[in-house]
Amino acid sequence: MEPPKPGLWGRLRGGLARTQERLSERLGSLLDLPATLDAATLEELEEALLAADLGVPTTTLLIERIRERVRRSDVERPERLRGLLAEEIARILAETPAPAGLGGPEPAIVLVVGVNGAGKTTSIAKLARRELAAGRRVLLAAADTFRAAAIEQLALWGERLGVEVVRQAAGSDPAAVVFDALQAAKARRVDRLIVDTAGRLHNKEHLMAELAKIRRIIAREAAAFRVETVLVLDATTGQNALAQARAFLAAAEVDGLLLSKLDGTAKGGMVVAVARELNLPVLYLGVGETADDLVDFEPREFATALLA
Ligand SMILES: Nc1nc2c(ncn2[C@@H]2O[C@H](COP(=O)(O)OP(=O)(O)OP(=O)(O)O)[C@@H](O)[C@H]2O)c(=O)[nH]1
Ligand SMILES: [Mg+2]
Repeated sequence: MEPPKPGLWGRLRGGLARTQERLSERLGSLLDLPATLDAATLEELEEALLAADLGVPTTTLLIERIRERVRRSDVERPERLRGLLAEEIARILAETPAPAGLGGPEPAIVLVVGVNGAGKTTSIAKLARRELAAGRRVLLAAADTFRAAAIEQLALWGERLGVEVVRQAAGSDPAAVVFDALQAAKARRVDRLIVDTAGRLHNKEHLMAELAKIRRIIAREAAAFRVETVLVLDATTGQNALAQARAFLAAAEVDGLLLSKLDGTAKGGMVVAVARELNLPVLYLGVGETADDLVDFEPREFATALLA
C-alpha cells in the first residue's frame, strides 16, 4: 500500500520548503516583527529576497511597495513583515494576465514546450493524471521524436497511467505524429490531447517551423479544439530560466508557465520574477517526480506557503 498522499496545501508547502527555509533563515525573527524598515532591515530583506532568487527588479519593486505600505500604515499597530511580504508577493503574481486555463468544457490540445531536461515529459504525466482525476478522456502524443528514449519515456508513463500514447518511430516528423493523434482524438472523443514536443533550442528557426507546422495541422484537422501552449521551466535554474524563456518566447507563442522541480531548489522566488518579467500566468507548479506532484497555481497560496 502506498502511504497516503498529502493534500495539495501539504504538497505545495513541501515543494517550497527549501525556499521557505532560506527566507526564514535569512530573515529570522524579523518576519514576525512589526515592519519598521530601517536601513538595516531593508538590507536584510533585500539580501534574503535575492538569495531566494526573486531577482533584482522584482526585489526592488517589492521593497518599494512594502516601504510605501509601511509609510501609509497605522503607526499604533504596524503590520508584521511576514504578512506584508506575502500580500505584496501575491499582488505581483496576480498582476499577470489571467490564465485561459484548462477548465473549460470544450476539447483542448495542450502543447508542452521547453528546453531539454526542463521536465516536459514528467509534467505531461502529471497533467494527464490531473485531467483523468477530473473525469476527462486523455490522449498523449509523443511528438518529441528526436530520441527513441524520449518516446519510450512517454510510453511508460502512458502505461502507468492507463492512457493511450500515439507514437511513431524515432526520427519521424513530429507533425505527422500530431496528425495521427488528432484523428485518434476525434474518433475517441478525447477531451484533452497532450503533446510532448522536442526542446532543441540550438536552432530557433527549426523549432519555430516545427511548432508552426503543428499548429497548421491542428487548425486544419481539429478546429474545434482549443489550443494551449504551456512552457515548462526548470525552477532549479533560478534566474537563468528567464533568459531561457525569453529565447523560447521569441520562437513560440506561449499561454502560460509550468515551473518544474520546485522541490529541488531554494530558488523558488524565481516563480515571482519569471511571472512578472515575462508577464505570463503561472499555471502549475511541479513539486516532485511522481504523477501526483503537480499543484495548480494560486498567487495567494503560493505567497503564503513561501513565508509560512
Ligand atoms: N524533483 C523533481 N524532479 C522533476 C520534476 N519534474 C521533472 N523532474 C525530473 O527531471 C528530469 C527531467 O525530466 P523530463 O520530464 O524527462 O524532462 P524533459 O523536458 O522531457 O527532457 P527531454 O525529453 O530530455 O527534453 C527527470 O529526472 C524528472 O524525473 C519535479 O517537479 N521535481
Ligand atoms: Mg521529454
